[in-house]
Amino acid sequence: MLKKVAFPFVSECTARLTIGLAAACAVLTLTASLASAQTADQAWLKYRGVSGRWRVPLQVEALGKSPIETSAAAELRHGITQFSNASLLWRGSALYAKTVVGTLDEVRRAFPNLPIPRTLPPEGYWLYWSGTTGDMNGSESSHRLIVAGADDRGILYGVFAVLREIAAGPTPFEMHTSAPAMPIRWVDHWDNADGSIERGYAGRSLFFEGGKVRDDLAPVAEYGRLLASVGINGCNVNNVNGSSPFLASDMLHGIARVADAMRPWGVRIAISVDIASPQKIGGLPTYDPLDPAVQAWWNTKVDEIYALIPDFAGFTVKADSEGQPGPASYGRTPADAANTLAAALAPHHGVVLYRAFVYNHHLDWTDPKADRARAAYDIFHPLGGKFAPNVIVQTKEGPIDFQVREPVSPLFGGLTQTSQALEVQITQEYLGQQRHLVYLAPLWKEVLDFDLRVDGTRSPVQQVLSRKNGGMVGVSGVGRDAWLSSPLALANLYAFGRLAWDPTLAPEKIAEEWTRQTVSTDTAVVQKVEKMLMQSWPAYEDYTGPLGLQTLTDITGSHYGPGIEGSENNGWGQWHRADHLGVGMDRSVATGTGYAGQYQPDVATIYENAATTPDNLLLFFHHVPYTYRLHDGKTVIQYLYDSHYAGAAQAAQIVRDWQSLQGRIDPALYNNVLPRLEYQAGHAIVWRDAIVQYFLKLSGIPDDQGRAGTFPGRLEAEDARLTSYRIIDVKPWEDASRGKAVSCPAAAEESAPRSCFAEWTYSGSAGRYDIAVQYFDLQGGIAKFAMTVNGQPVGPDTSWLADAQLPTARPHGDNSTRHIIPNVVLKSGDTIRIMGTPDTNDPAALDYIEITPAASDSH
Ligand code: GCW
Repeated sequence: MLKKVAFPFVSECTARLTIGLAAACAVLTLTASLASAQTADQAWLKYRGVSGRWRVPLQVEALGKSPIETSAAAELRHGITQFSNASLLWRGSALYAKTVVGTLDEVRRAFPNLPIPRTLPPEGYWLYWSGTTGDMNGSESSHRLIVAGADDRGILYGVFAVLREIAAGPTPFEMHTSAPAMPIRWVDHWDNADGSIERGYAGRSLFFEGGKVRDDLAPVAEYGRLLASVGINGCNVNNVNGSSPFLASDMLHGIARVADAMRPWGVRIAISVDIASPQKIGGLPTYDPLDPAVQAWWNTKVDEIYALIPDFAGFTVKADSEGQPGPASYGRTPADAANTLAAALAPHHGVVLYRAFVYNHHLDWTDPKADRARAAYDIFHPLGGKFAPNVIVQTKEGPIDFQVREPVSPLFGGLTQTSQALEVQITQEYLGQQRHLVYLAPLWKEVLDFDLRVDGTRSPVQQVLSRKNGGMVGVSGVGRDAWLSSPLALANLYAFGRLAWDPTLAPEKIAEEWTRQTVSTDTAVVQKVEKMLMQSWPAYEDYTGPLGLQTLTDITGSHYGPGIEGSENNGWGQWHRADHLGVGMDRSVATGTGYAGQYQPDVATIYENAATTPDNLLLFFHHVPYTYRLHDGKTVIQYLYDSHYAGAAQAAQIVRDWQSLQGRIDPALYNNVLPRLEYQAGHAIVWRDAIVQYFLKLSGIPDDQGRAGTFPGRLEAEDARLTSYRIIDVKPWEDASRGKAVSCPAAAEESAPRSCFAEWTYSGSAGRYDIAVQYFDLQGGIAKFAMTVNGQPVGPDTSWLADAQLPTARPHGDNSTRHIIPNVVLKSGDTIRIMGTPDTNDPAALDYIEITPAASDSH
């Protein structure tokens, strides 16, 4: 939380360096960039491009010697040197001015006369300018910028606040105190010992490879810098699934090296543990948490860990969930299991984060009362008051599983005596897997602001998290591929840390801050990027799962492209119960599963009735006919059509917004992001068409705008004159236009042709057109495509490779991809031909081509 005090810090960057200082700065910069190929400056710690308004004394003095304080001082030196451009000279006697960093006690001893706050909350900081704030040309040597921390971490966070304010400007720096709203601010990794990452879409693990900790941990230290820069103080390094190998002694020695790499950045290490470890790796006949031998085993193991990692943060537990063993095997409760671990950790000040993600995935789909959403509250609410003080119940934001929209979990309002942590996902599992731009701060902010109305009084989720040991945990997905693969996705890691520090921050403000540090400080650019970020989650919701339907993907597969029935008719309970008359889950108390009744009465009353339920959650709580009218009078079915067209249009607009930045931002960044956004716009059309044609067929109700089921300019592959291509049924049918596509027998087959051909005769009016080719880019081969008109290639983009990394090896919505050939001149009677050349397991499958007036003509 930020408390401003009136002490404006007017500044100006006219740094004057002595030769010696300049050389030292250059060395420091070089060392930082040589140390690791994956560096924090590839994310937001770029320290460049500030306008000349900042005056931060270039000499940095650390009053103490602790490792964290030392790295804080080095970071500040590095940052302000970079900002000052190193070639500019610091004017006059301002050379004598200093930036001083230290703990509150150190600062008090060194400067007894300053108005130093008596105390600061843990990890908080105080920024203060001593001396005149005006002209720096005086001979005074007393000018000082003071960065005082409540403790070592506080210094570090204060230093990063100074650097952020300089980088993110443009408002003049202000003196202030600030402290984190909640003590737990962790990232969780779902990294496996073999180096893979569950639900990670940004390369392999930073920590592990081949069953052990990697030799080169330089990227881990850089990651620590990034985390510290946004106030994250904990990192759980391994997957909650299959975690027993991580308690083996060899592995713990490796993890101690990870802890060493992160320690200078104030990030404490935690690990996920398998509750069956005493049996699996300890050789005991049982893992019953109440068995004294089991308890003794945990105590010994925990002592071993602390001997290696004295500041070890604690354990995360996934138990009795999705096949992981748990206390239920012995008739014990989560509190029994959590408290056994907590007792072992308590003497060392460690904590247990026990996940509330406990549910039965063998539910009976035919039972109208069965409801996965109920599970967490049903299991954990009765345990209120039974958890040890160092146990924190960690709950995903909604009752299902990181969907594009869910109601806030009622458990946050139902465990008043226990510390709670909110688990969110930074890695975009159901939200586009780093291929779609989805800025998540607005989603998280809605959760943090949600008023649980505990005992009928105002109680936003952020207040619950600020209680005792509470906090926020972000499932990271960070890997070796540029941290989060997509440059714009890094705004999510940034925003996670900023919100955990200060949940009152506005997502727009965080987007702006991040953009200024990462993309540009040019106001017009900042506004455009902020707009793109802010519109991305609503757009994604519109084209993947509006009205509380959740992400309409194959929930037993990749969790990526459209797969509407994938969530129905199985035991996993992510149902939306669509039939030909209506859609939605009845979760009311009166006629449904009773889930709505798990909320505090003020909230339960709202969700109990369709009429008072917000439209964006209607189908989560109620089953209604397609003709049911929303609050603005529109029918549910019409909303489903409209939102999908609007969402896909918005995805296309985001491409144009980015294109408008060409020449105004770093070309490498521009060129990196553009194809991602173009891909997204194409995939948004796949989503749109799948859901629209599915509900059109199921409901039989036409779109009153006449769009559903009609595709102007579209020529289906199955209607083309085909040479060697075979017509196939795509599964699920809605993932291909009219359910069908064509596929070329794979080249691996002896008798397979080298290429297949699909040919259409154009019959429209003459003009310039963009031709979109919709094809399936499968794993397991790099097929080739080429287009000709009357036997001639029509521009540089007319042949391309299907070399994207997309999920799954069969043609469907996960890998349906669009290639656009712009500005093709066509007249009636022209022959358009696509040649597909399969490769290994990629049969160059093709869905359709779509001919639309050239976009460049509309500008
Ligand atoms: O979202 C689901 C994921 C699983 C994950 C699980 C969980 C780690 O699909 O991959 O397992 O949630 O949160 O435990």
